[in-house]
Amino acid sequence: MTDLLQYEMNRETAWCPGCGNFSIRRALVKALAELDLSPEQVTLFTGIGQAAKMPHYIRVNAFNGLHGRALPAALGMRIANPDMKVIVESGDGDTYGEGGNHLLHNIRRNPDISHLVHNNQIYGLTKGQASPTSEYVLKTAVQPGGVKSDPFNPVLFAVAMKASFVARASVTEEEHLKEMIKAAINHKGYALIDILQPCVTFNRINTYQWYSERVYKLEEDYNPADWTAALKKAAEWGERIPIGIIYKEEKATFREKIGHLKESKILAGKRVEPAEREYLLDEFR
Ligand SMILES: Cc1ncc(C[n+]2csc(CCOP(=O)(O)OP(=O)(O)O)c2C)c(N)n1
Ligand SMILES: [Mg+2]
Repeated sequence: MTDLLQYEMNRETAWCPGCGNFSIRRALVKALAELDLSPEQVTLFTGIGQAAKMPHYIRVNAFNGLHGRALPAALGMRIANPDMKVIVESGDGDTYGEGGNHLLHNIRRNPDISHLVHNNQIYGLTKGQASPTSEYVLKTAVQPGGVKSDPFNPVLFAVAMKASFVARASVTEEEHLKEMIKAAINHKGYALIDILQPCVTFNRINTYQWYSERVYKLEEDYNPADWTAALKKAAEWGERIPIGIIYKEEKATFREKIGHLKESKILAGKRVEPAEREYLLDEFR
C-alpha cells in the first residue's frame, strides 16, 4: 500500500503545485488500497479537463473520452462487465455543464457507478471561465462583471431526483473524503460525490481558506434516509456547507431492472474470433 501510494505520488503531472487534485488522487489511491482492489479490478472513466487527467496519473484501467461524455462509456462497461468496479471522475464543467444531460438520465437509470466530481467551481483547463457552479462574485476574463447565471447546486439537484447515494466532500478534509469514496464504491447503485476543491490558479474566491471556514461534517444523528431532511440539508450553501452522505436509498440498479441483463453472464469475457465478425466488414469492401 505504501509502495503503491509512493509510486502514484511520484508521477509527474500537469497540475499546478497546490492543486486540490493531488488530495483527491491520494484519497482515491488509499480508498482503493483499503478496499483491497487491485488495478485490474477498477476502470476509471473521464471526460476532458484537469480533473479528467486523473487516469493518466493513477495505475488502473482507463477510458479518457470526450468532454462531458464519460458516463455513457461507463454505462457500456457496466452492462458488459458486472465484475468491474466502474468509477467516473471529472470536473464540475464536464459533469454539470457539457455532461449535464447524461448526469440526469444516469440518476434515473441507477447503474452501479461511483461518480467523483472535482468541483473547483471553474473551468480550470481552459484557463478560468465560469462553470455552472461558479459564484456570482467570480470575475473572469470572459465574465469581467461577475457571473450572471444562478449557481447550480449539484447536491440539491441529485437529492431532488432521488439519486441512490449523494455525498459532498472537501479536499480540506482528506480523511473524510477517503471514507466518502469508499462508501460510494461499496454502494450498490449510482453514487455521486461532489468534491469541493480549490483551483489555486484561476479561482481566487473559493480558496482552501474559504472552504475550511465553511465546511462542517454532518451531525452524528443525521439520517440520510430521510428525503425531506436531505433536501433541506442539500440546499445549505453559504456561511456553512455540510459534508457527508446527504441522501442514501437502496433501489434496483440498471442491470437488475433489465431482466436479460440481470441473467446475463459477463459479456466482456466472451471470446469472439475475428473471423466470425468478418461479415460486418463486408458492406465496406
Ligand atoms: C464539447 C467541448 N466543449 C468545450 C471544450 C473545451 N473545454 C475543454 S476542458 C473545458 C473545461 C473543463 O472544466 P472542468 O470540467 O470543470 O475541469 P477542470 O479543468 O476545472 O478540472 C472546456 C470548456 C471541449 N473540449 N469540448
Ligand atoms: Mg472545474
